[in-house]
Amino acid sequence: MAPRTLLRTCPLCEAVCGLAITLDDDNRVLSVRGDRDDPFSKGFICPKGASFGKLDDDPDLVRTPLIRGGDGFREATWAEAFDLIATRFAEVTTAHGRGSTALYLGNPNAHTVAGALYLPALIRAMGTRHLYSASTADQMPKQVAAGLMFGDPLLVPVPDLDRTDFLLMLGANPLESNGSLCTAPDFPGRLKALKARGGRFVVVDPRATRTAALADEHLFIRPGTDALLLFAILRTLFEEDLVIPQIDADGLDELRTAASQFTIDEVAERTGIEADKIVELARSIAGSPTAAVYARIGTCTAEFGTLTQWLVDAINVVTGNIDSPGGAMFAEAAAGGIPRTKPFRVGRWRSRVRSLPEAMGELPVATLADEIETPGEGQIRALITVAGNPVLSAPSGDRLDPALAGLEFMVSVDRYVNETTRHANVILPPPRSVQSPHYDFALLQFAVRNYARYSPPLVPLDGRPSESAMIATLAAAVSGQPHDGVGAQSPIAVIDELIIAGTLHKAGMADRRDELDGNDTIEARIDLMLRLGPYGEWNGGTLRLKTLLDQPHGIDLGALRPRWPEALRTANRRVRLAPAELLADVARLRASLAKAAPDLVLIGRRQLRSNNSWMHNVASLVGGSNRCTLLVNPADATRLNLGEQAEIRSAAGKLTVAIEQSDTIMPGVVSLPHGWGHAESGTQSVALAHAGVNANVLTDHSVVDAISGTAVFNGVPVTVHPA
Ligand SMILES: Nc1nc2c(c(=O)[nH]1)N[C@H]1C(S)=C(S)[C@@H](COP(=O)(O)OP(=O)(O)OC[C@H]3O[C@@H](n4cnc5c(=O)[nH]c(N)nc54)[C@H](O)[C@@H]3O)O[C@H]1N2
Ligand SMILES: Nc1nc2c(c(=O)[nH]1)N[C@H]1C(S)=C(S)[C@@H](COP(=O)(O)OP(=O)(O)OC[C@H]3O[C@@H](n4cnc5c(=O)[nH]c(N)nc54)[C@H](O)[C@@H]3O)O[C@H]1N2
Ligand code: SF4
Ligand SMILES: [Mo]
Repeated sequence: MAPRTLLRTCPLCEAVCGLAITLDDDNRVLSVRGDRDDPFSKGFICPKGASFGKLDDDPDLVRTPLIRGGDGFREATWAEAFDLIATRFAEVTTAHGRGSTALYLGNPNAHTVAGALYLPALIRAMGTRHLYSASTADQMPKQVAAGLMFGDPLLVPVPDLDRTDFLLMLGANPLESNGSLCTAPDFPGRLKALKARGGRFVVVDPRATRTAALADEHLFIRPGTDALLLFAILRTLFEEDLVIPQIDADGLDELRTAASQFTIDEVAERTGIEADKIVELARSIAGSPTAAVYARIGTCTAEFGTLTQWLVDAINVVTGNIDSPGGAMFAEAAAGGIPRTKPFRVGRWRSRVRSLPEAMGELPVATLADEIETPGEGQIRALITVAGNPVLSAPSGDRLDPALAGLEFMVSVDRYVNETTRHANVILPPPRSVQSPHYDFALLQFAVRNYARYSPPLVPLDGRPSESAMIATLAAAVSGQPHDGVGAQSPIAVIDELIIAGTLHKAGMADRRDELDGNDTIEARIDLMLRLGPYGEWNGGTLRLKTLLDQPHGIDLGALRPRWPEALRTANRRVRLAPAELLADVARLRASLAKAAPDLVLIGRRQLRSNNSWMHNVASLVGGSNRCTLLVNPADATRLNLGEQAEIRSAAGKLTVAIEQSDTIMPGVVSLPHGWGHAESGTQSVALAHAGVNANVLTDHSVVDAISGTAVFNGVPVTVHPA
């Protein structure tokens, strides 16, 4: 058989690029290029996508279940692994109740069918409030703000990149990250096109990033002060009568009153952005034919993260730039958008040790170590991690390391033995990506065009369970259900048939199960979701699984369309511009102005050839610009007498770091990337040779965004001394 080229969506970041993957007779990946016929990504590919084959072929990947014994791991069969999990979970829950078990879900779950379709079953099976994920180290402020303003935390608007005339971007660097909560393959190309058609874009960032270099204008901002800037913009909009007259929203007066507490001069002083500039930004947003404000991770994982995300969309709303072309809009995905029936609330329960708020059913990862360490009813004794590495990704991550070591039992579903999974009693490895089906249930909810693409598994499973089957079996094992059936009796088929029957029943189509296509029950579920979705054959449209199987490059479903008021989920279908939960935090922001600004603060950064903690084991992706260094402005380096190495300290910890001087970073700010600090007892040989340090030794679990409980990674006060 000659090499063959097959198509699949890239699962490595939020840009969902189409890949054309060439495989040899043994199903090894020979080469990867961008799929030129994908109507959304049009052949775009980045260095990570191009390294898809190297990641797939990494000799350090875990390929069979591992069980930890005396001095390391031994290979085990799947039956042995699941039996052990069932037995040990039964022991822990019998002795201490279900509330002593916990689940941590990492970032790659947003990129897998297994994460989207089977984690809900695992969460239910665990029956615990100890649910943690990377969301509270990431976008939770955005979801909470959207939930409170629009009634649904999934109604997160994206900038209409391809049509906007003016884009204000805060705390995002899509030229390295390829975009986040804004699914836009070839984000760089879309920004260039914006400029080419006469539009403008302005970047607000404490670092002159590659994105800032492409922008028409870059404004340095002191970390953690974005909410102040946005309030000053709002104040200007109100004072200069730039707010549109007709707004279908409640709370305009309360919003005006809140903004009036922040004077432009005070804000200029604290943010470092001149008063004239602030006024000009407000006028540009209001005066452009269309405009969109977009803010991402640098403004989410910050002390006032949720306030900031609120104000971003408040500006979009009051200037008439929401839910309309060229403004901030809402995608309408072909599958996976389940409209809420109950209005959104935050803080429905609180964490045991620190009384931090629940958000979207989750507790803040910033308190995971507390909940493991602190004795009493509800103390975590058994933990499952799926696709996560909290030792490197959670604040005060170094505290989690000994905490995980002290658990009674731990299971990790992961590709590698790493800083987190080395503590597991059982590691369950997912199959290769080319063996998994792919559909972007989550990311297409945040796309800048409506689009759908399904990729079936390219290569058969060769005896390993799919990641979906693995999670379904895990759900059965931890809840004392049979976990070893085959065919229609297997846990995954049982879950799928239940969900299919329930969904059909609700739709009044109980007798139509036989009409669903699909090689297995996973595909049948996807077919059902597509058929009942907004473009679906059973909902007045034409879309079904077969449509996507026939068009493996994906299909374009058009530019974003206005969706209000139908899509709004507030009780009265109007926007809430000033939810009480958000107004309640304004006093804390106000009070921050009275405190002295720290002399030096730490922020993070992302690197193009990396992905959080897990792509440092491919030689072509590490080294060069992808190194773990502390960026320091030369003026600070001189002032602080810094040489090649320095000691950096925060309230949480200290590290010795390599210094890289650069005038791209604002004076008074230093930047360290996260995801480094690879540990000896992991098995990633290449990553170990480029170990770096764990930035989350410095970030402080005790400081969180008050409303959402999200970790604070940006604006951490630090001191730096010569080492
Ligand atoms: N200081 C600081 N800390 C941060 C951030 C920051 O900016 N600064 N960013 C935060 C953000 S935005 C995020 S999203 C989190 C990420 O936090 P985590 O999700 O906890 O960390 P990752 O490094 O993404 O770990 C992903 C894990 O999934 C495994 N994996 C990869 N592919 C698969 C798969 O297909 N299936 C399974 N089962 N496992 C897989 C990898 O081996 C790795 O162990 O980190 C956060 N931490
Ligand atoms: N290559 C690569 N791509 C990735 C990832 C990766 O690790 N590597 N991670 C993926 C993940 S999980 C996510 S969530 C996305 C994130 O995607 P982005 O949000 O684009 O993340 P970053 O590239 O970290 O950009 C954040 C920017 O915020 C700036 N910043 C820091 N503090 C502040 C502040 O207080 N105010 C303002 N205005 N700016 C601030 C930083 O200098 C930085 O330039 O990227 C995803 N894509
Ligand atoms: S930009 Fe993201 S989705 Fe596209 S090839 Fe790179 S890693 Fe894959
Ligand atoms: Mo993230």
